[in-house]
Amino acid sequence: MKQLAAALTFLFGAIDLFAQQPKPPADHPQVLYDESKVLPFTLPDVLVLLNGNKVKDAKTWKEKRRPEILKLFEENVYGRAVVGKPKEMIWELVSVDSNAFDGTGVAKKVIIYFMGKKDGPKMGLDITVPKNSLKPVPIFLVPGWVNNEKLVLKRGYGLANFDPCEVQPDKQDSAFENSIRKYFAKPDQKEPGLDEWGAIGVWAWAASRAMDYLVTDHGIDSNKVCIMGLSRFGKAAMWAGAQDERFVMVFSCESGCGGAVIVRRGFGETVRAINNTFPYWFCENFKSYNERVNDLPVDWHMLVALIAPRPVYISTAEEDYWGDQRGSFLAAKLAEPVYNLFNEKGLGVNKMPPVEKPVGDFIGFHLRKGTHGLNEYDWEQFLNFADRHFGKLK
Ligand code: GTR
Repeated sequence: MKQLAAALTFLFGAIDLFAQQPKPPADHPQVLYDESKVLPFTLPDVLVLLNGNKVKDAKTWKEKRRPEILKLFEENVYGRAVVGKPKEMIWELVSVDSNAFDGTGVAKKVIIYFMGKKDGPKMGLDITVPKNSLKPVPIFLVPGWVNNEKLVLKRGYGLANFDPCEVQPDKQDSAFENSIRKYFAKPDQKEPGLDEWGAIGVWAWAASRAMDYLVTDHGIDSNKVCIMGLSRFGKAAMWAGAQDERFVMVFSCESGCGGAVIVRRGFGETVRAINNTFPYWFCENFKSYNERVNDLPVDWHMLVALIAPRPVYISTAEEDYWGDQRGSFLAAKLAEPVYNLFNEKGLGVNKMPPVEKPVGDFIGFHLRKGTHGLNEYDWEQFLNFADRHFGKLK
């Protein structure tokens, strides 16, 4: 353990040397925005099994450590999905528009009936592929907020989008009663169990159900389905990508605390703050760490690592202090040892790059100008990264 702490101090030291100091905005006095006040911490070692043995090869990672970490995130953070893919699930094509996005795409809407009946829980899925695509296209599944559709289509990618609030409204009031969690709960259950799914878990589950459909669609290359989410839906995209290995690439756009940030830093949004403002996002057990974040058996470099060896991209913005830009960089950087087990380079740099200088190999990262959000610059980098990994020339 001492060795790990020393190694991390060395690593952080090396990174700190080149750190960019975000300028703290004056209107958040009670929030930690001062890098020099981040307290020292020790992270759980992504490559040490709960029995203390070191993971030295990809096989042990896949068979032992990966399942262990998944379970830790399930039990302590996002909660356990109480159902998988219902065997009754069906879908129906309800509309086609062959002139979508100013004639650049063909759009269709599919409704997924989770329990095989129209009056049961359901979710719409909007799918657009570039017009005149001659072969099945790679696609980005985007839960929630999406934009720049024409750019994505122009680059030869499709887009699939659903509204996560159809399955789990994004509000505290009746968060359990009005969600599919209630539908799948025991008849007399009034609230989720301590380790049962919160909203992010439901949104991630819905992404996997969308995936169940996408892999059957002949217009889509089922080996090239990526997932991308912004902010709260970036958290859901990370959790979906971590669990469901059919997502061949995962993109987290400013997913912040609970998405792709080292939470032990306590910089910007903290575990306590997120649980207080959004008590329905995570499982009940997560709240027990509000005042003892150092006791968490995980941190978010481990969530990034669950995606290995698949390519993962983490983006942040210069003024997204609340989302802790450096905490995201560190989550990306510290997942690297797992990529190395697969002989992949991971991030490949030690220092946080300057604004709008994307870095990385199998782990990509950028810090763009401006505030929290998803814009054309982000999409351009995501598409470049996907092109590179799909072997398309750019
Ligand atoms: C904030 C929340 C963040 C982030 C953001 C968003 O209010 O504190 O964790 O998810 O919302 O979704 O835009």
